[in-house]
Amino acid sequence: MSDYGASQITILEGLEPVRKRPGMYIGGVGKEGLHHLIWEVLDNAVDEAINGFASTIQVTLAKDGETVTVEDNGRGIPVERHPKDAAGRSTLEVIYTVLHAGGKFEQGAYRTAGGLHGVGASVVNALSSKLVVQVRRGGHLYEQTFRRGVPQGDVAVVGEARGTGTKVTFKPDSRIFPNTDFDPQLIARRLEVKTYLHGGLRIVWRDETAKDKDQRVTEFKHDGGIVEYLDDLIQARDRRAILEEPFTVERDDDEGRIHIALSWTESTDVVLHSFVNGIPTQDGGTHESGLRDAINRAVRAYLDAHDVVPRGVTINPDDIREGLTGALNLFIAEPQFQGQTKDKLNNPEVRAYVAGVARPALEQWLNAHQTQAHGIVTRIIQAAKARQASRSAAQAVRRKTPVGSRRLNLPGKLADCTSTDPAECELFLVEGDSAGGSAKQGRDRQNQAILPLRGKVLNAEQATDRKVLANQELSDIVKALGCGMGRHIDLDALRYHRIILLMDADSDGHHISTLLLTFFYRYMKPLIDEGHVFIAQPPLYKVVIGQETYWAADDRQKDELIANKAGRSKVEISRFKGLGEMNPSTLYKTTLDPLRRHLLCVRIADDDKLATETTITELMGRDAAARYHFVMERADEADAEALDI
Ligand code: 0R9
Repeated sequence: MSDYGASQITILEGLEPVRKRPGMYIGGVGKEGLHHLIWEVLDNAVDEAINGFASTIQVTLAKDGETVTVEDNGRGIPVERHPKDAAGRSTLEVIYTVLHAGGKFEQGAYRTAGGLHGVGASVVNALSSKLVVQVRRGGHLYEQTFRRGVPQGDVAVVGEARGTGTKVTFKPDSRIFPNTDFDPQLIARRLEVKTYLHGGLRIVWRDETAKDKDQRVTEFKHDGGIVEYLDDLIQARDRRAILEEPFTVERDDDEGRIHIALSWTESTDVVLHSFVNGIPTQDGGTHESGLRDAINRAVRAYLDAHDVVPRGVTINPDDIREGLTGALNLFIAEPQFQGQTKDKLNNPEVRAYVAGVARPALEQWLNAHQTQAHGIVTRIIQAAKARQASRSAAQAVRRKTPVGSRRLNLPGKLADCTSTDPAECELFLVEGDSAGGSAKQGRDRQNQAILPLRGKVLNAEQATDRKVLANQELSDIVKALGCGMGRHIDLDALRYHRIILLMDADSDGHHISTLLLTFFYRYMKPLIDEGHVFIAQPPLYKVVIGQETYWAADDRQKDELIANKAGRSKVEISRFKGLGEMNPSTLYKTTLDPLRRHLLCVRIADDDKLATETTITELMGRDAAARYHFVMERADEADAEALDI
């Protein structure tokens, strides 16, 4: 028997509950749940790697787009008879057919990459129409096949083998998942993040669905781990670090494993990417709070000890954090996540643990790196002075504005709504005066406000902060929203809980939407994070069939309407050239009316943080070569008919 000791495995129950309530095990049967299957198998392979037995993992998406293979070069799952199983099954079969059978459950010396504590193999098996495990061990190639979790025979030798390893191929069950197509980009991103979180791990990604042969195989390996992640994050945002080398600290003890990398940049935004057991914690949590405490206290201790703050300048925690960019990678035994999307860490003890690791290390590092510390101190004093100056300016403006008249500071061209309850108020940002006019007439005045955008919206990615503030259109938006921007943003003061971009469905409209989203992303990101930003979908076609009038958002809808409704009736189709052409009542009926309209909520997916940074920088940044590269790489993805040239 293997040194793992198959007797450690706890056998609890069969797989039926998983098929009955898949959501309980993988979060749902939508896109996230579907991809969860891969993350589970992948984590089992990563576990073998971080325990020092495997060096390479290969992940392949087959040409059909729904069959995935994960292979590692570890010891191979034990295929011998399971010592505690009365039925005499192999350890492999027990692992794949018994719920809650997993070595990691016992919390022994075995390290885990995350996921379902190693119970994932049986869950993936239960939810796959077919799953094949191949094991190379002791010179033999073993194989066992399952259908919907049921073994199709015992594990058997099917050939000879060199080396050792495990290979799992599975196809998700279409009776469970409404859509069984995997998203290659999402997989690639998750794989790359894994190689940052486990420095030295090599993952080979094969996407057999890629049209271009050259793009089928990608290799991910980041020996620098989280420190390299930090460098790439700073670069992806096109920022300049003020430190030559980032501050890093690493600890591995009974309480957990933690690795932190921090730097400060010349930019004013604070960016912290954190991960718990390999899972991105988009909404932060106790580990991030612990890190913030540590940074604040360590820097403050340094400032006090060296008496470097000029008289008249007071430093607050925001000044210390301005420009901070960091990555935090934590592994703990029993993470508890909270929040709607379960991406906030909630373990109270973790705050003190992280602070206890980070604070003394940062204080020591500052004292040992005087030049770097001087750079940070200068940066912090600069931030404090700028804050104090902007507060004096704001006070001067406020003195001119009568108390309680927040509406007086609103842009002149805003047609505001009458309600003062932000939760029910909507602000439509509308392209052009004529569409703005229709929207003003057609809207529900009670809770719908209209701000027409006339001039050019500035590309916030390429402009300095001062230029952004000076841009009439952007400054009007900020004034109308009432919640400030940048690090002074205060969502409690937000005047509308839905901010809706209403643009023509043509290339100009898309361009303005992109510019506005870039601005929100860079300067008012909490609006996106909290789900306040939406895109309206005005119709492109009016289709009159007999006596009835219908609206279609695109060609597909138009064709469907005609196919389903027309019969022998006469069909008249007109295409809107722009929103301005639509009369106010049509605009209300099709696009503004909450009961009939379709809004798209702008969201950044969990795994997309670094990718979103890169996309915005490449697409909107100053580097024309990067933009060209971005467009050319994705040229194939564009639907020729959707291009409006
Ligand atoms: C392709 C995905 N890889 C895996 O699922 C995978 C699981 C696994 C593993 C072991 C080695 N490689 C693996 N790959 C392993 C082997 C031994 C001890 N512990 C773990 C050994 O040879 O002694 N296993 C993970 C759980 C189990 N094996 C077990 F419970 F079946 F033992």
